[in-house]
Amino acid sequence: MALVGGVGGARFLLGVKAALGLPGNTEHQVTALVNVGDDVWLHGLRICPDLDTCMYTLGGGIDPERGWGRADETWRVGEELKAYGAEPTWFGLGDRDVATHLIRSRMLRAGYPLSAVTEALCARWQPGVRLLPASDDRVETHVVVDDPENNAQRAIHFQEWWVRYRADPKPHRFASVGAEEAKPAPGVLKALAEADVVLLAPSNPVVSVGAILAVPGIRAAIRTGGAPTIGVSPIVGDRPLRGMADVCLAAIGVDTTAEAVGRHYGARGAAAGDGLLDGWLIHETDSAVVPGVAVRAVPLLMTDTEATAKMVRHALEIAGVAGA
Ligand code: FO1
Repeated sequence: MALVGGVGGARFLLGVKAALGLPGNTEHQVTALVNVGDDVWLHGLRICPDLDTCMYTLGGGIDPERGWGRADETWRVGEELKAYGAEPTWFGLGDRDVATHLIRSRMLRAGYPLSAVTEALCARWQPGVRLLPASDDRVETHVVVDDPENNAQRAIHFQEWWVRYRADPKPHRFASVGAEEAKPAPGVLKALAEADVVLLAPSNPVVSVGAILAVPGIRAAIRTGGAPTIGVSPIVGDRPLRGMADVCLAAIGVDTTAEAVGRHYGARGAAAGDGLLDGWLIHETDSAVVPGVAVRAVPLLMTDTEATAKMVRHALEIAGVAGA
């Protein structure tokens, strides 16, 4: 079981598959709990960036340079929308990608839950792991930023903050809109209860892993489940490996260090609190003390699938779970 976000999470899953000898090895089954906080309705289409990035990456359809969207992409639909002046024009819509959004939007409007939609889309892509949305309910990450014109603050969707404004506006806080009413998607709690190990991918601890944990019941299921939980630091040398984790961590008062993020996730065994971790992987050049958590310094750069697989094997070793 792995909790994952987008680009980094998808690369991590490639390593998990390789570490377990998938797809050949039928003994292991990997379930990925995927963040849905980035999801957004745009142009009447429901877009699920992290689910699509995992599906395309594991299914061989991802554009490797961008890390999101489809390979061999064209942008005619987006150009036509722009010609109509249809906002937003700042969000890149690839023609091949639009087909995914059309199928998903049609199924959602027909009443299918997101988990069923994801299963249907994965029938084509065969990702080799089960992709579960954290929730079938709408839980969107919105970012509270300054609104200087009105001498106030305002909340904008994560995609607008990230894509339109390149994460420039200082985030005061992140809100998982809809989280209170949301439930874990079907199969999520069962998968957590039956997991041999739970891995926290080196995704953004706030808007990816954090957004998954915002769905009521998931954190408790990890804490009470029998499986050891091993996290992988997304921070190496006091810097995020990709994306904007440093800006997000600052907004919640956590330093951008492997140690601070490990302490933020907390120790599962600690009597008080709601900690999650039994083990914490940090990069070989870093050091960290996380009370109650086994810390191991290993190479964390996911330069290729084999490098990632080695990292996953270290996580499985700490967990005492035999790999492939
Ligand atoms: N990221 C961008 O920086 N610019 C885009 O125009 C953009 C479009 C887009 C379309 C579909 C999709 O699945 C992802 C897309 N992304 C884009 C990436 C996305 O914003 C991020 O990957 C995740 O939301 C963060 O993990």
